[in-house]
Amino acid sequence: VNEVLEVNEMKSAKSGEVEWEDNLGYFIKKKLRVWCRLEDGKWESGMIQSTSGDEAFVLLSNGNVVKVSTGELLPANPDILEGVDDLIQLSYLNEPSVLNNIQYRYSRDMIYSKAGPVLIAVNPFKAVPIYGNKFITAYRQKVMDSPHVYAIADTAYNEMMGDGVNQSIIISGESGAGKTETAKFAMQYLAALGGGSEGIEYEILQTNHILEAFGNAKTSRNDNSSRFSRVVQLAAGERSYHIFYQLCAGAPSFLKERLNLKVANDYNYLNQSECLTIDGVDDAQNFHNLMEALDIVLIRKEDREQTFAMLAAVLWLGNISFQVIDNENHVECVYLFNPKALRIFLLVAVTTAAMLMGCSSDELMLALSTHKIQAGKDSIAKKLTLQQAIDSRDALAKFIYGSLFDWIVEQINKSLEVGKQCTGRSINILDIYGFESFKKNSFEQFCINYANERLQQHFNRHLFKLEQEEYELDGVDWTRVEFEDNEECLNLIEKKPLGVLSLLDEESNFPKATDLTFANKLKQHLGSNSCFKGERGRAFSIRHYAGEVPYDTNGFLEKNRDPLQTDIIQLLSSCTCQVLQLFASKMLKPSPKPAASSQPGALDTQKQSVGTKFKGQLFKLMHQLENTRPHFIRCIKPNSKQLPGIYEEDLVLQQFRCCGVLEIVRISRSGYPTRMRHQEFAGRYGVLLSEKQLSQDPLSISVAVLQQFNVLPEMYQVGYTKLYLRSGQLAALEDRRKQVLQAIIRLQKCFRGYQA
Ligand code: AOV
Ligand code: MG
Repeated sequence: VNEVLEVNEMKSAKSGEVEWEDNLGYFIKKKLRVWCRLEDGKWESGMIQSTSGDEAFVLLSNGNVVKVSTGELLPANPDILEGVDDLIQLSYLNEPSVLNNIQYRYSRDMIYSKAGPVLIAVNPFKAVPIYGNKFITAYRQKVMDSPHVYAIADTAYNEMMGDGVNQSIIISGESGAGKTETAKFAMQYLAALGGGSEGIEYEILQTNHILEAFGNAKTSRNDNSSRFSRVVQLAAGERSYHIFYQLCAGAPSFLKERLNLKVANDYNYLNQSECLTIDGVDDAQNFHNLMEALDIVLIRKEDREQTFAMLAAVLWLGNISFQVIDNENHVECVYLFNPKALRIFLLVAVTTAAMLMGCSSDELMLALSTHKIQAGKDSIAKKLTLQQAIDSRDALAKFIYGSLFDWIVEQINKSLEVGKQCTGRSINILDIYGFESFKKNSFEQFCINYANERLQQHFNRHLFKLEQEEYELDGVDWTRVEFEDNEECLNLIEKKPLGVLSLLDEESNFPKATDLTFANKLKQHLGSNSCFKGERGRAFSIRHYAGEVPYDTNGFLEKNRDPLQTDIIQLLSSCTCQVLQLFASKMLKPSPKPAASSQPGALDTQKQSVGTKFKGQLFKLMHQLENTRPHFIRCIKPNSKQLPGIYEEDLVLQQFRCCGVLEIVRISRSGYPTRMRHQEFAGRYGVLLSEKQLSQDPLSISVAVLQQFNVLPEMYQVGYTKLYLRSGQLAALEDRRKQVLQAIIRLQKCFRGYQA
């Protein structure tokens, strides 16, 4: 037996992968499985038959033999590691192994896995029977401990209660990956802990209906996508916020009459995308559910009425159009100039919008078609061009909707607070838009990716911290690992005065600037940053943590400017509608710092560009998160068809790369990814020792096993409770264990033969 055990041809490899090619001979001899990348880029498992120079002949599982370069081979994990629930248990942490492991689990409806401290959730696109009270109780009582969003929520809750530390559950992933559903399951778990079907927990669950009605819309990637800014423009096949269709379909007749409400198809803001309904979704029924939720959350009747009036006002504003009156493209109060039929239609739009807002039709038209400018002591009304007038109308609609959304959230929070005790402790659940890279990327993708870049920084720092804390707590002799941060990319975006956002603001304030001059400015000033690449014409690229994204500056300046004019704000503050006065007053609030503006009473907030405002909000969010203990969930979209049972390797791999799962894998690789309690380790490998050595405690047995098999000291660490092993070490031990067991069986057979 000892002779068998002394076989130690496997060269020391610090991390299973880096030097694994030196061990190809070992893999051949031992008939160990490898991953082999075929010409189409797909990974197949097989066994190396022979090598010659840089080439290897591999016998695939389907019986074919292929010739590939040895660079296209990676070690596969031993069978005992198939489908492990934490990727950190894999001896070989490489892309095909990680992909295969998650697929193995996914095909068995095990949609949750761990990558170290991070929960990976693969969207099943079907109902999986792993939720509800039975499971909540099982996780609560620790009867179940397989990876689950419930387990994450449970940990967050226990840590909040036990340590009195505020927690956050940070959910990321691309559009349609399942972030919002995951967030709701986390809320469901926490609500159940608090009492279930009544009380504040129930009310909070109900707020989801309200927030989704106002904040979600159908996109091409997700029928229920968490969205922003889409009131005035829709892409083909997409819808505006659910609430508009719900209101049009489900409002009772008295409300329809009061708001002069028509069907969705009659509104320009809704009918432009030729998509008014969603398969399997009943908007009228959902309006009914929304009303119930509003009741449960105790939104006041007056507030509800004002909300619906504002929604109708937005729809009617969208139906106001303009008539060009001269060859400089200027417009005027259009309904005086239009042909009769159109005039009536426009009159309805203008008068209804004005009625709902609480101003006169003339005031509304004047504010939309002119711009007051100060000339000495007098002000003169300058006519707007057609494009300016349309922008101004759309800006008003967006402003009303945006303010309404914030206001509803405020009302919900107020209502939830009433009569409740507040401990001051909290669990924050963050459901965010994920990293995006399309063929064409604009300002929206820039903002989204910037936000993800910030979150990624938060993610990295905390993961390293957690990882290293565990070693330190378990008494492991550990030299701190420095992590690769994304500071350079954040600098590129945020730095003042020479960063993308600052330069964008500068150009946005410069009347003659164009998207091309902006692109040139970026190239001129940012070329020295390694994350920046100037491209042809208006294009540039940023090397984000998740990959390089090409941006087209087309529209950047316009989108960054806030086209809401002073005239419009003044109109709103003079409206009799109370909420509009309130919205306007927020814009007119004096700022603590005097704004550098020539106009007296100038709008301070308006001076802030969209990009700068976004940055401010992001900083506030990060600050809030920094004061909590984070729990990370990465959602993965297994296919782009939104169908169950399909696992598109490329798509999954791209997300693993984008959302940093491989980053964690890399971090783990530099540490000790295999961790086993001494008891467990001693139980499995103690068989390899002589009886004399076995009469010891688990920790000593662990150490004896390691010594017996010459596992190099730099390959492991002995903690108080666990044994920490480098990548690849367990696989080698597992192999030796197999050999020993086989040798024992052979000996037994031999012995029996001898006896016979
Ligand atoms: P998202 O929040 O990540 O996208 P959602 O949470 O809205 O994605 O999920 C999209 C759809 O996937 C849902 O409507 C469900 O049909 C399905 N789904 C997701 N998770 C589950 C689950 N655990 N069980 C069953 N079905 C699920 V976006 O908001 O677009 O970024 O902006
Ligand atoms: Mg969402």
